[in-house]
Amino acid sequence: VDMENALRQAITKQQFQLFYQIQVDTQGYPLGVEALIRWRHPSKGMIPPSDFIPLAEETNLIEMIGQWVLETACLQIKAWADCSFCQHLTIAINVSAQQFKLNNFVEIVQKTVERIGIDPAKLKLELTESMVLINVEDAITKMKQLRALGFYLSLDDFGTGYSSLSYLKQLPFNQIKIDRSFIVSATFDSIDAFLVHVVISMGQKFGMDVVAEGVETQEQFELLEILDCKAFQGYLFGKPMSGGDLENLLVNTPKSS
Ligand code: G
Ligand code: G
Ligand code: MN
Ligand code: NA
Repeated sequence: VDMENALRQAITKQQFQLFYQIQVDTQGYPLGVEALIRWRHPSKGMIPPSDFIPLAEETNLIEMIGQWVLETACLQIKAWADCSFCQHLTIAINVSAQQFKLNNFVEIVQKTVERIGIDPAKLKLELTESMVLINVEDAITKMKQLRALGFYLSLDDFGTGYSSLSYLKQLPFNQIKIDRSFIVSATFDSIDAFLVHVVISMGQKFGMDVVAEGVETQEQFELLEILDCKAFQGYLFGKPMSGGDLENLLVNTPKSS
């Protein structure tokens, strides 16, 4: 209950912060970032989302937090519009099942983006297989509406859930994010390397971009390039960092031409 109350007050006390982790192309040029929330707790210090998102979901506080994340990401996109080395970047946000299942989810996202005044194509919404499978019909309807409005949809943590290929074919995702667990094992398990290759080929066939998550070593990066992966995210390129740190990093990184 203490934790719940603290969480309830965290927004008004401005204790949340978005960290950003870059996603790069084969040349190492930044394509965009994933926004990852942090809670700067007055006494406990920096709390990672794994320690408070589950509680936020149980208590429905996730709706409020999700709205804060959405607005903060949109405001960041808007702020970057005037910055020559940031203006091309997309921001991906993690959507929780509770937000996605709201009847007015599409309207909420659309209204927020419209009010702040950014290009919806700059905002990527990360959904997971499990939240889409709760109600596939409803998910498809919402996803089609979001696509029609110009939003970009990513399938997060791909490979860890239970979705079948027949669902994937029907779901209008722009992008598949291959879960870190496959990237970790691909360099020493040839079956996992093959699975990564299959996902990349499937993405190409379906016209979906594919991002490898959790790339930590040069060896993983080189293998992924051989497997024809075109986009990468992981500690090898950058850990999640504050907006200020990210801007400093980008000033010193050449842009893709
Ligand atoms: O870096 P990391 O510890 O930041 O993130 C851990 C988990 O928390 C990931 O599964 C990520 O999807 C989730 N997460 C991070 N930020 C958010 C957020 O803004 N909203 C939701 N719903 N989940 C988030
Ligand atoms: O939303 P998702 O569940 O994909 O969240 C991404 C999580 O993976 C975050 O907790 C983020 O901090 C973490 N992460 C990102 N890159 C790496 C990496 O290279 N190695 C490890 N171990 N974790 C990573
Ligand atoms: Mn994610
Ligand atoms: Na993931």
